[in-house]
Amino acid sequence: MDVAVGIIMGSQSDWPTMREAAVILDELGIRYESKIVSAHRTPDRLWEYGKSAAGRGLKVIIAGAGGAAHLPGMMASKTRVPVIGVPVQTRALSGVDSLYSIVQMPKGYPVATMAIGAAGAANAGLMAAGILGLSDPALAGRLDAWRAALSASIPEEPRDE
Ligand code: RP5
Repeated sequence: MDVAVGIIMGSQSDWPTMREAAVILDELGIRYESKIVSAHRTPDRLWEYGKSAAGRGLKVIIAGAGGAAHLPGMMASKTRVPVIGVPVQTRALSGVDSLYSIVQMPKGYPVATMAIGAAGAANAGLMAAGILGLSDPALAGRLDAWRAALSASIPEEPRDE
Protein backbone atom coordinates (compact mmCIF):
# COMPACT_ATOMS: atom_id res chain seq x y z
CA MET A 1 0.00 0.00 0.00
CA ASP A 2 1.31 3.45 -0.95
CA VAL A 3 1.93 6.23 1.52
CA ALA A 4 -1.21 8.34 1.21
CA VAL A 5 -0.44 11.29 3.48
CA GLY A 6 2.64 13.44 3.83
CA ILE A 7 3.06 15.21 7.15
CA ILE A 8 5.58 18.00 6.75
CA MET A 9 6.74 20.64 9.19
CA GLY A 10 9.13 23.54 9.25
CA SER A 11 11.23 22.40 12.18
CA GLN A 12 11.90 19.62 14.66
CA SER A 13 10.28 21.97 17.19
CA ASP A 14 6.95 21.54 15.36
CA TRP A 15 6.88 17.76 15.88
CA PRO A 16 5.23 17.74 19.34
CA THR A 17 2.29 19.50 17.66
CA MET A 18 2.35 17.64 14.36
CA ARG A 19 2.59 14.22 15.96
CA GLU A 20 -1.04 14.74 16.99
CA ALA A 21 -1.90 14.32 13.30
CA ALA A 22 0.28 11.22 13.13
CA VAL A 23 -1.48 9.72 16.17
CA ILE A 24 -4.84 10.07 14.43
CA LEU A 25 -3.54 8.55 11.19
CA ASP A 26 -2.11 5.63 13.19
CA GLU A 27 -5.42 5.12 14.95
CA LEU A 28 -7.25 5.02 11.62
CA GLY A 29 -4.71 2.77 9.87
CA ILE A 30 -3.61 5.34 7.31
CA ARG A 31 -0.05 5.13 5.95
CA TYR A 32 1.93 8.35 6.13
CA GLU A 33 5.42 9.77 6.09
CA SER A 34 6.69 12.63 8.25
CA LYS A 35 9.42 15.01 7.11
CA ILE A 36 11.04 18.28 8.09
CA VAL A 37 10.68 20.58 5.09
CA SER A 38 11.31 24.26 5.79
CA ALA A 39 10.23 27.03 3.43
CA HIS A 40 13.08 29.20 4.67
CA ARG A 41 15.85 26.85 5.70
CA THR A 42 15.46 24.10 3.09
CA PRO A 43 13.69 25.70 0.10
CA ASP A 44 15.16 23.18 -2.34
CA ARG A 45 13.75 20.33 -0.26
CA LEU A 46 10.35 22.04 -0.31
CA TRP A 47 10.49 22.42 -4.09
CA GLU A 48 11.46 18.79 -4.64
CA TYR A 49 8.78 17.53 -2.24
CA GLY A 50 6.07 19.56 -3.98
CA LYS A 51 7.26 18.61 -7.45
CA SER A 52 7.22 14.89 -6.73
CA ALA A 53 4.15 14.69 -4.41
CA ALA A 54 1.45 13.80 -6.95
CA GLY A 55 3.72 11.42 -8.88
CA ARG A 56 4.62 9.58 -5.68
CA GLY A 57 0.92 8.99 -5.03
CA LEU A 58 0.42 11.33 -2.08
CA LYS A 59 -3.30 12.15 -1.73
CA VAL A 60 -3.13 14.73 1.03
CA ILE A 61 -0.34 16.84 2.52
CA ILE A 62 -0.59 18.07 6.11
CA ALA A 63 1.79 21.00 6.54
CA GLY A 64 2.52 22.65 9.88
CA ALA A 65 4.67 25.66 10.61
CA GLY A 66 4.95 28.52 13.07
CA GLY A 67 5.64 32.24 12.89
CA ALA A 68 6.19 33.38 9.31
CA ALA A 69 4.58 30.11 8.31
CA HIS A 70 5.05 30.00 4.54
CA LEU A 71 5.37 26.22 4.24
CA PRO A 72 1.70 25.26 3.62
CA GLY A 73 1.13 28.04 1.10
CA MET A 74 4.36 27.42 -0.77
CA MET A 75 3.56 23.71 -0.89
CA ALA A 76 0.09 24.51 -2.28
CA SER A 77 1.76 26.63 -4.96
CA LYS A 78 3.89 23.68 -6.05
CA THR A 79 1.40 20.78 -6.10
CA ARG A 80 -2.26 20.14 -6.81
CA VAL A 81 -2.34 17.62 -3.97
CA PRO A 82 -4.67 19.11 -1.32
CA VAL A 83 -2.75 20.86 1.46
CA ILE A 84 -4.11 21.05 5.01
CA GLY A 85 -2.34 23.76 7.00
CA VAL A 86 -1.67 23.63 10.73
CA PRO A 87 -0.68 26.88 12.45
CA VAL A 88 1.82 25.95 15.15
CA GLN A 89 1.51 27.89 18.39
CA THR A 90 4.35 30.37 18.90
CA ARG A 91 5.69 31.96 22.07
CA ALA A 92 5.85 35.52 20.73
CA LEU A 93 2.34 35.81 19.25
CA SER A 94 0.58 32.63 20.44
CA GLY A 95 0.21 31.30 16.89
CA VAL A 96 -1.92 34.12 15.52
CA ASP A 97 1.09 34.94 13.35
CA SER A 98 1.11 31.34 12.08
CA LEU A 99 -2.64 31.38 11.48
CA TYR A 100 -2.60 34.57 9.47
CA SER A 101 0.42 33.40 7.48
CA ILE A 102 -1.38 30.20 6.49
CA VAL A 103 -5.03 31.16 6.10
CA GLN A 104 -4.86 34.24 3.93
CA MET A 105 -4.02 32.65 0.58
CA PRO A 106 -4.67 34.38 -2.73
CA LYS A 107 -7.26 32.94 -5.11
CA GLY A 108 -5.96 29.92 -6.96
CA TYR A 109 -3.81 28.22 -4.30
CA PRO A 110 -5.99 27.11 -1.39
CA VAL A 111 -4.78 25.82 1.95
CA ALA A 112 -7.41 24.19 4.19
CA THR A 113 -6.43 25.87 7.44
CA MET A 114 -7.02 24.22 10.82
CA ALA A 115 -7.11 25.67 14.33
CA ILE A 116 -3.89 26.77 16.06
CA GLY A 117 -1.90 24.07 17.82
CA ALA A 118 -2.49 20.46 18.84
CA ALA A 119 -6.25 20.43 18.20
CA GLY A 120 -5.60 21.75 14.70
CA ALA A 121 -3.04 19.03 14.04
CA ALA A 122 -5.40 16.30 15.24
CA ASN A 123 -8.18 17.75 13.11
CA ALA A 124 -5.82 17.78 10.14
CA GLY A 125 -5.46 14.03 10.56
CA LEU A 126 -9.23 13.65 10.72
CA MET A 127 -9.73 15.90 7.70
CA ALA A 128 -7.22 13.81 5.74
CA ALA A 129 -9.11 10.68 6.80
CA GLY A 130 -12.39 12.20 5.61
CA ILE A 131 -10.91 13.01 2.20
CA LEU A 132 -9.38 9.56 1.79
CA GLY A 133 -12.58 7.94 3.07
CA LEU A 134 -14.50 9.28 0.08
CA SER A 135 -12.85 6.60 -2.05
CA ASP A 136 -12.12 3.99 0.64
CA PRO A 137 -15.25 2.52 2.26
CA ALA A 138 -13.28 0.54 4.85
CA LEU A 139 -11.54 3.70 6.02
CA ALA A 140 -14.86 5.56 6.02
CA GLY A 141 -16.22 2.88 8.37
CA ARG A 142 -13.22 3.27 10.71
CA LEU A 143 -13.69 7.02 10.75
CA ASP A 144 -17.40 6.66 11.55
CA ALA A 145 -16.50 4.33 14.43
CA TRP A 146 -13.83 6.77 15.69
CA ARG A 147 -16.35 9.60 15.69
CA ALA A 148 -19.00 7.50 17.40
CA ALA A 149 -16.54 6.47 20.13
CA LEU A 150 -15.63 10.10 20.79
CA SER A 151 -19.28 11.04 20.99
CA ALA A 152 -20.03 8.13 23.34
CA SER A 153 -17.17 9.20 25.65
CA ILE A 154 -18.80 12.54 26.45
CA PRO A 155 -20.72 12.35 29.76
CA GLU A 156 -24.18 13.83 29.97
CA GLU A 157 -23.52 15.62 33.25
CA PRO A 158 -20.45 17.42 34.62
CA ARG A 159 -18.81 16.21 37.82
CA ASP A 160 -16.56 17.76 40.47
CA GLU A 161 -12.93 16.99 39.65
C1 RP5 B 1 9.24 27.81 11.57
O1 RP5 B 1 9.86 28.51 12.59
C2 RP5 B 1 8.99 26.45 12.08
O2 RP5 B 1 7.83 25.93 11.50
C3 RP5 B 1 8.84 26.63 13.58
O3 RP5 B 1 7.48 26.62 13.98
C4 RP5 B 1 9.44 28.01 13.83
C5 RP5 B 1 10.58 27.96 14.82
O4 RP5 B 1 11.54 27.04 14.37
P1 RP5 B 1 12.80 26.69 15.28
O5 RP5 B 1 13.56 27.95 15.47
O6 RP5 B 1 12.27 26.14 16.57
O7 RP5 B 1 13.57 25.65 14.50
O8 RP5 B 1 10.02 27.75 10.42
